[in-house]
Amino acid sequence: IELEVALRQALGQNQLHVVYQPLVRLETGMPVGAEALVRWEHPERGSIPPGLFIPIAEDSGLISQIGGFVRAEALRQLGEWRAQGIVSDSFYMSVNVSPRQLNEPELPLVISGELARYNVPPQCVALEMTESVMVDGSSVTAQVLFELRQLGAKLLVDDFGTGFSSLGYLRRFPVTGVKIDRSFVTGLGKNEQDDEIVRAVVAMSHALGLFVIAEGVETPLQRDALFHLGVVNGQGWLWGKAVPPGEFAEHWHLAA
Ligand code: G
Ligand code: G
Ligand code: NA
Ligand code: MN
Repeated sequence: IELEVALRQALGQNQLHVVYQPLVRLETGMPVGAEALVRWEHPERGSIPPGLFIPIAEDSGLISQIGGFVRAEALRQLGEWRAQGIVSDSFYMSVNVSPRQLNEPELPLVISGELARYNVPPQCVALEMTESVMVDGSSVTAQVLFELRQLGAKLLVDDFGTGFSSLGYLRRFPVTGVKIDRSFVTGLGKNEQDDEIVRAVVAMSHALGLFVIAEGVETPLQRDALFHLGVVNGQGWLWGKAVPPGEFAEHWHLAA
């Protein structure tokens, strides 16, 4: 509860920041987009890891405001980069959305307002959600997902493969792609089972017309294994960790 109070203050006191991790084409290492990730810099305690405060934000309901802040800031930043010619026209911003946010009927309208304000086309925003959203989601959530898809936003399943074994949601919901969880990427090229799991995910995704991106790529061996398995896009420390916007623009300027 102490952290919850501090988190509430953090929002009003500009202690939350957004950092950006490149999403790249495996073949070239060139960015196709970025994932926006929140950071909390507390004036006394220093940096507090998201793994610690995101669950508290989820439980307390603060995640709506935090998630909203991150999304608005990331879309504003994308608009700026596009206007400055720092990124290509197809470069997309990937933002995490929590189950609670997807249960708010006004979300699609809020996002379409932000897209208009920052002059960002809908296909340049991707919303990352966990499998649980579609397994446990309410009818409001289903409606919100359909409206977001209708708007033209990408909808990605984050940490794909870690949640639930039921895959029926992939045809019931208007998902556009999956992010293969990093736990399946770790052993690629060394562990036969990981190769087979990724092979199956790719086959199924392509059969369903879904886009695939692999998370947590740390080594050239993993990258090459993914490439040979037919994965086109990746994210991970091999290319870069999440960095502040200035550093991102400097490093990836016109690289897209
Ligand atoms: O890379 P990182 O340490 O930032 O992320 C830790 C966890 O916090 C991940 O599960 C990530 O999805 C989550 N996370 C980071 N930023 C956000 C955000 O803006 N909203 C939500 N809901 N989760 C986030
Ligand atoms: O849950 P989500 O996929 O949104 O979380 C993103 C998390 O993954 C962040 O904590 C980010 O720092 C972390 N991450 C990004 N790239 C790598 C990587 O190459 N290796 C590992 N171990 N973690 C990564
Ligand atoms: Na994510
Ligand atoms: Mn993930």
